[in-house]
Amino acid sequence: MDNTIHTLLQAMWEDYLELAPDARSIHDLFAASNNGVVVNDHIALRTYNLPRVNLGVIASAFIDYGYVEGGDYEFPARKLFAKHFQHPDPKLPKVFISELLVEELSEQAQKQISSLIDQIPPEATQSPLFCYSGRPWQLDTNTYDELLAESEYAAWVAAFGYRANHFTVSINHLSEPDNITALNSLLQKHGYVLNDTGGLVKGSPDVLLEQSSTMAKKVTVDFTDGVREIPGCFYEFAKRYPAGDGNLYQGFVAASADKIFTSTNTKAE
Ligand code: OOG
Ligand code: NI
Repeated sequence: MDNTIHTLLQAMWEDYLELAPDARSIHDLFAASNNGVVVNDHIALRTYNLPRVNLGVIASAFIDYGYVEGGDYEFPARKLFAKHFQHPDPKLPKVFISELLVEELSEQAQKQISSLIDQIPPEATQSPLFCYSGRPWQLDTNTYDELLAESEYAAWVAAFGYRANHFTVSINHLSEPDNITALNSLLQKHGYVLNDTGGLVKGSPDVLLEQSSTMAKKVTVDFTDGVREIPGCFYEFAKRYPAGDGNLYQGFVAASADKIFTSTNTKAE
């Protein structure tokens, strides 16, 4: 396998498709009316802020491929911190990486998360493949449920580990549909379920970014004591507007991102 960012992103896309049952058909729907081309605005990864796996560790593979930090974002109510990374080659997707502030959870949850991290083989996190290696630990349904009671995000990372939790279609690069409202209606007409936390459209031209997303469909996950159907990965859609310098805004909007996180929720928020 050649060792390029393109190969890494392709491998992450294939891994993601397994956990986002809607993504292939949505991709193909847009590809059909856009000469087969669907451009990714960004991908996103999640982690815990413990030293072996924190945001910086997950970012390192991307930094090695030339990505640089573009901005940081705080989500105090979700106990999350995030940064986005972008590449000098504007055709490459941005990478949004968040981390859970584990020290803000209960002692019990902190212990449970530490014992997941302790199961990761010593050298595993050094590999550029770690960022889509999936779940490097065993998990039982009881631990999952206890984490879920405190944080949907904590439970999602425990169940799915390291991989893109979403890819994002760049609406700017679609000739059709060319606006987010038409795109959302088209998806709903085809029966896809969209995230409606705070309304279908997050953001506005005023904040230079509009976003919407599907709700993650349930997928089968193995636990040490059985299997469960739980929400996996989702697909996002983003339209960017020109910033003061005339170029499209390249950042994220914390108030909108806050509502995109609910796309993997097991319960309504
Ligand atoms: C990330 C949510 C935020 C965006 O584009 O603002 C986000 C996540 O769900 O991990 O993707
Ligand atoms: Ni996103």
